[in-house]
Amino acid sequence: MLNDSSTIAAISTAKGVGGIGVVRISGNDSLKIANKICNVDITPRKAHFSTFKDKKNITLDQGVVIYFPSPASFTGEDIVELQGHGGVVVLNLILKSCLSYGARLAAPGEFTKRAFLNNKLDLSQAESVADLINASTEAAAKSAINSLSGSFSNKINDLLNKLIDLRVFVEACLDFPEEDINFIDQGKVDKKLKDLNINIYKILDSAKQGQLLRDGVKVVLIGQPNVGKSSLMNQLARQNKAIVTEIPGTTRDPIKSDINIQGIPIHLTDTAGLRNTEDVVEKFGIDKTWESIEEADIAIILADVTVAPAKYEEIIINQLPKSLNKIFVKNKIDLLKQNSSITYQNNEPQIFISAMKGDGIILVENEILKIIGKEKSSSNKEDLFMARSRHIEALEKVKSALNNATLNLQAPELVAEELMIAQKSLSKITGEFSSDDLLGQIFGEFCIGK
Ligand SMILES: Nc1nc2c(ncn2[C@@H]2O[C@H](COP(=O)(O)OP(=O)(O)OP(=O)(O)O)[C@@H](O)[C@H]2O)c(=O)[nH]1
Ligand SMILES: [Mg+2]
Repeated sequence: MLNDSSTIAAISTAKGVGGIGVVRISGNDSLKIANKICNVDITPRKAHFSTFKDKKNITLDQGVVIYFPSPASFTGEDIVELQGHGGVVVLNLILKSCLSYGARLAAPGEFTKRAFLNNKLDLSQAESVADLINASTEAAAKSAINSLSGSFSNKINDLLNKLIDLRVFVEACLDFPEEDINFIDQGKVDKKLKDLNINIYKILDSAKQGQLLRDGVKVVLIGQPNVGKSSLMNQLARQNKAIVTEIPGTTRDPIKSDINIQGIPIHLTDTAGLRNTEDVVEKFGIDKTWESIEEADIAIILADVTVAPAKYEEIIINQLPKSLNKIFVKNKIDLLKQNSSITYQNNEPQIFISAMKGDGIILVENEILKIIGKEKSSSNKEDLFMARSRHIEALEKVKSALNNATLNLQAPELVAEELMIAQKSLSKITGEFSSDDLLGQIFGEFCIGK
């Protein structure tokens, strides 16, 4: 795949009906193929009006053809764009015509993969192309474009250069042992390691926020039947997603809704109320509630403020995973004529709300943000970048290697070894040391035509 010189083609615009649709061809034969399909003299970087024909010389469509010669193109190869009318059938006919003249159908993400292989983008920038396309909130899109324009890669490369400098110094000391009497002091290795550590903490903080923007947070609403879970779901989603009735056991299947709080995507799940029941259908619903709990990052545990806590509630709470973040919410305060409020018990928040009246919803939203660290994060919204779990894993590895190096300052060989591990992990982010498997996985997630 690395040296694949075939010419590829795909419909690059979204499937469906639109004013314009684009078929893109990339590779050595792009111009040759376009010359067969079009009836104009195609000059680089000029928009030409042309008919598009098939092999039997039948006119399929008319539109604009543009030729971007290598290397100044998205993929770095010769690219031709055929811009026709945006109908599924007509675009497929144009694509077929390209294939009949020798192009191969592009695999998902293959254009971007070629851009990466031709050094047009590094790996984290290529990933942010997919993230930008898939961004579900404005904040996510902004951070993806930041990454695409290189803000993440620049930070990583900056850190990488500092790391390499230090590594060269330490390795040199190993090669000339007679001069290493006090290598730590001379090179101020300790201070440099500390600086690197501070840098890595900052990048990790931003990367974690970036990952949140990309992947969002899973929040599950649980509690006994009839406490107002579906009512709260509807308030948070600002639309009637779930059926609300006074009959306990109304919700059966988990109901999902994707919302965003201050630009953070939140994947909400409303669930069947937890109780001992003989109703077979309800039992299935309750099993699904437990499945949703297992997947969740945060559980909102709802109870009716007018009802004394039942023993069963305690049993539920004790069964929840210890690592699950919990927000306790007492609902229906309107019945007690109280206002919304928040208190903390053993560091666990308890919020008093009225889901019916929409009172206290903002307290719940703020608590979610607080748990995910949005409030205390030091990173500025403007310099957020998209990050994925593989980036976070790599950065965590760098952090622990730097810590190990600091702990082993008396043994230069170990410091050198740890710095090498740190350098390798960091390079994986921009793709210098990435395996074919990883590339296949990353580009496989793209849509065809990108
Ligand atoms: N007074 C008052 N009634 C509420 C409030 N929230 C919900 N209710 C009522 O409580 C009943 C149950 O509400 P739901 O939102 O369906 O409760 P649920 O927890 O989803 O119930 P199940 O799906 O059966 O588990 C309905 O009659 C709601 O109108 C509230 O804040 N105040
Ligand atoms: Mg319900």
